[in-house]
Amino acid sequence: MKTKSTVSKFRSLASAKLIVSGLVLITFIACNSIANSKTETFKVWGNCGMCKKTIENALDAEGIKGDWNKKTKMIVVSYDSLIHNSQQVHAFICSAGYDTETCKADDKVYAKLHECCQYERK
Ligand SMILES: [Cu+2]
Repeated sequence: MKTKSTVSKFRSLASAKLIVSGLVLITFIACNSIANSKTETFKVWGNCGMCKKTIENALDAEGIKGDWNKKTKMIVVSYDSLIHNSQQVHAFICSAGYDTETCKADDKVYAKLHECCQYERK
């Protein structure tokens, strides 16, 4: 009896080890797939919550995650560096009518922004 329970204990330990190594493997694969994920923070000129929506939606349409803070005017973006580069991320924001540290939105696009969204340009 004693031996049997030791064996079953050993077996459950072995299967626990298997589960753990399986989890480790899954985690490794998951991490590997986001290894190309790049996060950047930079300034985007804008005013209000509507600006936030416009900016973030423009990025979202390209599969880029963005979080703009209307108080600090700073945006945190994360994107797949195999698909996009920093310059493109700035360009997407500019094409929505918003100036960033490195690119300037087209005057025509800027003029189409809602009145309250027409931020003071640098
Ligand atoms: Cu606005």
